[in-house]
Amino acid sequence: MPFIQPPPELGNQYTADRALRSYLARVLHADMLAEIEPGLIAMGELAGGELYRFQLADRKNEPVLTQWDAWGNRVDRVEVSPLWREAERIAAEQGLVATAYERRHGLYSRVHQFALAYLFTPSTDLYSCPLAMTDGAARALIAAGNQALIERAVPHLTSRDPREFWTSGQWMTEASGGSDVGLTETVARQENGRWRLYGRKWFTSASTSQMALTLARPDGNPAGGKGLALFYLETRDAQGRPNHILVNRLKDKLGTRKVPTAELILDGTPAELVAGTGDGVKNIAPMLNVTRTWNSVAACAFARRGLALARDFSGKRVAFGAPLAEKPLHADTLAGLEAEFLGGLHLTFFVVELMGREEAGKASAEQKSLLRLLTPVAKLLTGRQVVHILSEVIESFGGAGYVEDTGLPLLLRDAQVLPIWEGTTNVLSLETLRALEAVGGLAVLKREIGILLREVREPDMVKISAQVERAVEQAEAWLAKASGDALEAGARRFAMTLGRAVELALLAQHGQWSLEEEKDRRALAAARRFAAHGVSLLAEMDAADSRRLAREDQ
Ligand code: MFK
Repeated sequence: MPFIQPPPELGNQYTADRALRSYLARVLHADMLAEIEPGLIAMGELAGGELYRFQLADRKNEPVLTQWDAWGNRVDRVEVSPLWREAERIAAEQGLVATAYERRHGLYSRVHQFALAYLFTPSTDLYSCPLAMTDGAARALIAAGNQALIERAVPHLTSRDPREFWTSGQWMTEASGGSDVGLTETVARQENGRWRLYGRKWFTSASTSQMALTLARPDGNPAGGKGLALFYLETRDAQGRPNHILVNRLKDKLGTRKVPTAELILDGTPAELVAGTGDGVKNIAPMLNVTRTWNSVAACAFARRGLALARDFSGKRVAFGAPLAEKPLHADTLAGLEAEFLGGLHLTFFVVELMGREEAGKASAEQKSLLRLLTPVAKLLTGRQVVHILSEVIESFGGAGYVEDTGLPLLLRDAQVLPIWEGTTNVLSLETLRALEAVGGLAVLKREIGILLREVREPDMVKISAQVERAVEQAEAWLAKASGDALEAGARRFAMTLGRAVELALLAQHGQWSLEEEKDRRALAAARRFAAHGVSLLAEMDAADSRRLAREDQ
């Protein structure tokens, strides 16, 4: 018999996730945790068992666009893969969106919802994308206070009944501007007393949604973001026909191939204003903040999935006389990745806590400022961390990681979208600078870091606290000095330094708690390893050197 390598396996993805369980034990009251835990265990079982097997079997299925029926009618129907159909049912029934709006657990409802989403996400091939937009649409409609649209759409968006449940699109991107949304070319005209939209949306994820929020420029409005308005539209008319929307084609993408991302023509699509005839970017911002947080959660979830598989494999794969797990260099590599993942997990769920607090009306002004500042920071940092982690995870399997039917390459391809959609790393770095201006500088962050580190007593953690504080001081000094092009050029290093500082402060705080309450030293180990990777990425870079290196003609 030739040698056959046992493949990596997953168990219950909740019970096996000691980091998530330890985090939840710290932030939730014991009775609340006891109440929600059966649901988390059930989701963990599904994610590591039935859904994971379904996902592997569904690997080659992709959405299919049918533009015409047999008799020449334009139908533009998109059929999604079997896994996606099942994911939609589970998502509705398990309240992946509803949990946040039912608010059974007050300010902790977001923690509950995103713990479910974190377990569900890596086994459902980015079905979290329509869920994120659905959640974001509900939030944006509520924030806008448009009662008629709230009554029409929110009950569907937050339903637990799969027959009633709607998903929403977030149609922003146009060929002229994916990041620079102010360049949007879609126009809105009033015809016989109702708004109709004309234009081409270039990258519309989840084209199967029942509704969408989108931006268009009402006739006569000025150029730029302020001249755009936020519109609500339904994708099908009362007879189920496309509502003056043509699907040109589905995108041929590097990853997220289960997501039916389409190019659409809006050809007189009836639409309703959500909140006045201008300030579209500002009015869609509540949606962006929700979808960016889903993005951070997805980044952590993908990283965790890769590491769970790599760890299991490292116990089974024998090379040079021992399982990989016993090889010092392999163990060292996995440990470094785990520490980075844990930093991302704690930062992300810290943002989730703040979001839940704000929605429950329990956030102080400082907490609202922190939420505004850390939402882009968490998104941009976890987006980069997950790609790094999964690239290493793939490599940790050797050649097997490079072979499609192991299901492993998919992880890296899908994760590569996370630093891109919802704002690239650079766009969000600049957004961090604007957010910082909006919240009056770094004072609020410095105070919060002080609070996080207040209880830290372990000698190693005290040293780590000093490292965190030093990095934030360096960031503050850099910010005070930088201006113009230098400020813009350094924005990514600055934003990542802030993010890494908060990640390490949270790791130290959790490590201290876990040592005292759980008698567990593993969270401390994560803080130490993360600290060894370094916090500050700030550096003086020569602008002329950047030009020489980035351009051929300099
Ligand atoms: C698994 C997870 C899945 C996630 C779902 C994926 C679905 C994929 C769908 C998409 O990818 S849709 C496309 C996503 N596109 C983006 O995220 C756009 C990225 N570009 C930016 O974010 C730009 O920075 C931006 C479009 C916002 C720049 O436009 P502007 O017109 O220059 O905006 P500006 O001047 O920064 O902000 C306008 C107003 O909005 C300001 O308020 P004021 O008018 O009162 O000054 C801002 O303060 C406010 N604002 C902007 N961003 C905000 C915000 N307010 C709160 N939170 C924010 N994030």
